[in-house]
Amino acid sequence: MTKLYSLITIVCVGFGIIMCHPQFYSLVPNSMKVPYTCPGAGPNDTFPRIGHWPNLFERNPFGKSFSHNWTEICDLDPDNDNRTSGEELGDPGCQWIQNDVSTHKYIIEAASNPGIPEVLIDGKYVVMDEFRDRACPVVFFLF
Ligand SMILES: [Ca+2]
Repeated sequence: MTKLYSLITIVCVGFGIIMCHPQFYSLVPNSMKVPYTCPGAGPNDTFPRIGHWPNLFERNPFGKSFSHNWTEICDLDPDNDNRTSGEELGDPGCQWIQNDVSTHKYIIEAASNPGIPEVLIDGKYVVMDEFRDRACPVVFFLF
């Protein structure tokens, strides 16, 4: 039985390490408050793992373009939906600096996901039709 628990522990820890990178969350503004933009999303639903498609291991365009330096990626539009990552994550002027709290006042609410192409419909960003199968699976991992 001990071997079974050890195996489960190893699998879970390994899976967790592969599936998420919590150390990166503090490197971009609003990383934990990215709205879930799939059809049927509630007003307070968020999109976890903004650098990945909600499948297993594949990084989305934002994850592929990621840099530890926000100022290098803020002005980019890796998901090609005509808005910069800064605009999507609530830093339209690219003024946010992680360790400078005086810059945090410039942050507004995140409107969409910088790694998933979205379009504005009736005042709300929604995943583009052609990406819904990939971005909005029936089941996905919440970490
Ligand atoms: Ca987007």
